[in-house]
Parts: sequence; structure tokens; C-alpha cells
Amino acid sequence: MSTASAIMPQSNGTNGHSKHNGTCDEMGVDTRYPDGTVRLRNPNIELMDQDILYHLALGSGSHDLVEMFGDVKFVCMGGTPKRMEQFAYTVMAEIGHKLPCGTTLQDISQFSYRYSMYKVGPVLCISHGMGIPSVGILLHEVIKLMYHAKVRDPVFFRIGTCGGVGYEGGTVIISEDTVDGALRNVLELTVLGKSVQRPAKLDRRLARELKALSDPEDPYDTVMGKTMCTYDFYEGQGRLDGAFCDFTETDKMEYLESIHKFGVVNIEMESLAFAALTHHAGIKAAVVCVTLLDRLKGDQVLAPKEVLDEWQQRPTKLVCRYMKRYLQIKGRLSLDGHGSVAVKSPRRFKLVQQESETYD
Ligand code: R2B
Ligand code: URA
Repeated sequence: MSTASAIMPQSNGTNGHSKHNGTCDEMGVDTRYPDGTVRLRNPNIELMDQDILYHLALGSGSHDLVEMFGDVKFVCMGGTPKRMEQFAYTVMAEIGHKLPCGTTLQDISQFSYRYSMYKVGPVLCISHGMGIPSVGILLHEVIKLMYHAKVRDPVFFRIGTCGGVGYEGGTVIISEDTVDGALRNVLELTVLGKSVQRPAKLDRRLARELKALSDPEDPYDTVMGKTMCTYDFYEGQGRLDGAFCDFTETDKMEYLESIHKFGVVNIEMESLAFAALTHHAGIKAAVVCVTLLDRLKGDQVLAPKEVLDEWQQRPTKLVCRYMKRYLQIKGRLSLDGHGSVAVKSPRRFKLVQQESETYD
């Protein structure tokens, strides 16, 4: 099986970045320029006249991406557009970011009709939809956005929901590792008809730093462990309540007990791609989820909506604690200046909006 590192060429592209070697990954591939800006592992991009980030309704020819996003430090992703809008408002309150009087947060990707994106000073909040394909497409474009915008050493978070394995609803889980349904620590892709495996690695140190920020006074547990990521919510997660089920309750319990023994503490649907693609790009990343139920006790999500809403605030709080502390240390709390739409070429700008508006 060939690894992607073997098939992906190194970028010599400069895009105005310094040419000297920066940070290398374990395969010896540069993923950074010396100033910390993201180096793409794709030589094609810099040869293109413009790069349209189709699903974000942004483009390198149409938008001044450095002006709009150059100050980003954290990229936070979560499933739904609404949750990420709420997340953005929470971040705003936490980091003391003020909007000019009479203005509100704007969905920067509203014309994509796919993902939503809000920017709160140095924090970018983006919805990633459900499942590996959706988060994978988004990550390609967000990683390119980091490159075009010359963002330095960005840190990515996924905040989300999951099923606990041995943990009751409302427990916060920080992923130390992520595995697929067969307990493999790789994302498997088919590229040009061939199977490619990418190591799905998260930043262990970042995970530990997040864990250290959990408050003993929190009225819930915050734990660290292995996360299983599946391609399906029902059969893929061993549920008995899908439209189809070809296994027995005994089979299901044997499987869940065996993954629990292996160290799996929760199951969700994006972490594998999130870990693999950020790792391939040399970007520090962490996944923090809240459990909606204990899968050893059932399959259906039964908690009332108000309870689920409160539970979903919990990963947000932890990630906000981390970002706030970082920005405090760096003296970057309450940054203004960037964030509104900066048009570079009105003609191309219109084109990008039209292209992203087409439905399939
Ligand atoms: C958690 O919840 C969603 C499925 O309900 C999925 O996006 C995930 O990872
Ligand atoms: N999300 C999942 O993917 N699984 C669950 O059980 C709950 C939320």
C-alpha cells in the first residue's frame, strides 16, 4: 500500500512566502515556510491563475485573502451552520471581540449554500457538515485558504457530538487518537483507482493541554481516549435501530465491548479525516466532543433538546478556555482590523459568487 506522502509531490511554490526550508514532517516533507506560513504539498496551485475555493465561495483572484484572513490563529469546525454561528458569538464574548456598532457577524460563505463561516478576530468558525467526505472537502479548501492568506502556524479544532462507549451523556471527550471501524489508525482513500492510507494523527500535546484546562468544578467529566470514526451512523456504529440490521444484539454488544477494551471511548463520523488531513498538512489539531448517550446502554438519542443544547456548550467552553489563554499570553485579545470582505477584483468576485451559487 503506498502512503500519500510517497505519492504527493513537495511544493516548491512560494506565493510570496520565503523559499527556505521550514518545518518538516516525519517523512522529511516541508509543511511550513520559515515564517510559519503553511506550505502546500501541491505544486499545481501556485501555477494557477486563480484558485477558486468553490465550497467556501471564496477565491484567490477575487478576494484579498491575506487582508481577510491573514490574522487567523484558530480554525474551529463543527457540524451544523447554526452551532457554528452560536459558537462564533460565544467566542466573541470570551475573547472580548467587539463589532462596530450596528453590525452583526456575517456568514462569509453564505453564497456557497454548503458550509457557513464566521470570523471573530483571530478565530475562524466553520461548519463541516456530516461525515468524512464533507469534512474532507472542507479541509482541502480551508488548508488552501491558510496558504493563500499566509496564516502562520494555525491550530485546528473540531468540536462536536458523539456516542460514548462506557460514558454517559454529557461527558466531554478529548481524542488522543482516532481509528476507523476496524480499529485502524489511518484514513483510507482511493486515489486514481489505488488505495492510499494516510496516518490519522492528532497533536497529543494539544490534547493534554486541553485536558489540563478542564475544571474539577465542572459538573461533568472530561476524559481523554481513542475515538472511533465511522462512515455511517447506523450499521457502521453497530446500531440496532437503522432501516437495516443484519446482526443481533449479542453481536453488537460483543463488538462494542471489544472496542471499549481496545481503549475506544467514543464514536463519531469526522475525526479520521480531520486528523489525517491536518496531520498531512502539518497543522496542529484536536478533537473535542460531547457524548449524547452511552452506546453500551442504547442506540437512540433520548435526552431533551434543552439538555442536548447545554451539553453541546461543553466542548465549546473548553476550546474557548484554550484560545483565550493563548491570546492572553500573546497579548492578542480583542483584535480588530481584519474580517470584512475585501474585494480584489469585482469581476472575479461576481464570478465566484455565481459559480458557488449553482446547485447540483
Ligand atoms: C456526530 O454527530 C453526527 C451524526 O449525528 C456526526 O456528524 C457526528 O460525527
Ligand atoms: N454522533 C454519532 O456519530 N454517534 C452517536 O452515537 C451520537 C452522535
